[in-house]
Amino acid sequence: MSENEKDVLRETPWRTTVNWNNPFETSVESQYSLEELKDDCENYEPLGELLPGDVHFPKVNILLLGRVGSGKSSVFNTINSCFRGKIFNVARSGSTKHSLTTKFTKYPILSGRSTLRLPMKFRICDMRGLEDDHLMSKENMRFILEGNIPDRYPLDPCGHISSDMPGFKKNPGLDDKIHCVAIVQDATIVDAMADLNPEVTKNKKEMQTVMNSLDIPQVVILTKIDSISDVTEDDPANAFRSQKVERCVGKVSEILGINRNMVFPMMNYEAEDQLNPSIDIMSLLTLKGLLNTCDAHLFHHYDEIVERYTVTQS
Ligand SMILES: Nc1nc2c(ncn2[C@@H]2O[C@H](COP(=O)(O)OP(=O)(O)OP(=O)(O)O)[C@@H](O)[C@H]2O)c(=O)[nH]1
Ligand SMILES: [Mg+2]
Repeated sequence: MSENEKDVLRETPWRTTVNWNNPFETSVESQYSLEELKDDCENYEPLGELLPGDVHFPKVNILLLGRVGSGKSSVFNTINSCFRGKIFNVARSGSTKHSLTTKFTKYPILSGRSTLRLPMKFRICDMRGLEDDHLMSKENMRFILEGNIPDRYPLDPCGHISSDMPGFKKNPGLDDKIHCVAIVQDATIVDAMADLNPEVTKNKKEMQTVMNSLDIPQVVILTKIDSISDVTEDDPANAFRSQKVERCVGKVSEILGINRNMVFPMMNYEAEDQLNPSIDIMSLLTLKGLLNTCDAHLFHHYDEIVERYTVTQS
């Protein structure tokens, strides 16, 4: 299907997600409802029931990595908005030639439940976007993944970072590290990705090698699906029945070598001035996928977690 061809709605979804006819309904079988998804994320405990009762791992860290303007800050704003119950843009987002985000920021998200406005057990780390003349060096990627970089540090992906700089964490704990990387990919440029941004695409692949060497799992967040699929733009509930979105998920999975079930389509709040339950659901499905992936990574560190994160009763 080419860019200009009309999108076609499949009769059955290409991924089973929620009961889109009634997203508020309690789920059946493998389908979720909006409230269940929200509850799951709000009650998320790293490794959950796999850990003994007296072991608590404080939080997981998810890194958003991608080209300038791919929608990283908007992903954070959209997820945050779901829990705030209104459009709530904390991170600056917009279109500029160079990255609008300049600081490496570890954003907490407060639970939306009225009795419990505490930070949930995950943080979303936003950073400057990759550009031809601001590609990420392997050394800097390692510093970020290993948890050496302080929150709100003005990080240039290719700049020199000295371990003597103020705030540099020389001995980060497992809870300072990155537990999952989400490669944020603009759906509108997937077809032309290798030609439009050969250096950025190559750089992403190099960074994946660094992540693999540290056993850090990767997923893809496919943003701006409303711009490739008119049926999704008209009604975001159509995303998982859109042939164009399905095809784009397949293509990006092939290019980045990441399984299709690890590619999460998302439509960020951009033009909307009010929340839309279907956009919220898509964002929460993404977040749930990210948290599962963090758990899969933490499982490799099970013994260390039990040893270091046991809460002793006094
Ligand atoms: N239509 C549409 N626009 C989006 C979507 N996500 C992001 N945008 C727009 O894309 C532009 C870039 O978004 P940002 O969130 O600032 O992207 P970024 O990756 O953080 O960019 P830098 O920080 O500059 O690297 C903004 O104008 C957003 O409103 C989406 O899902 N759909
Ligand atoms: Mg940004």
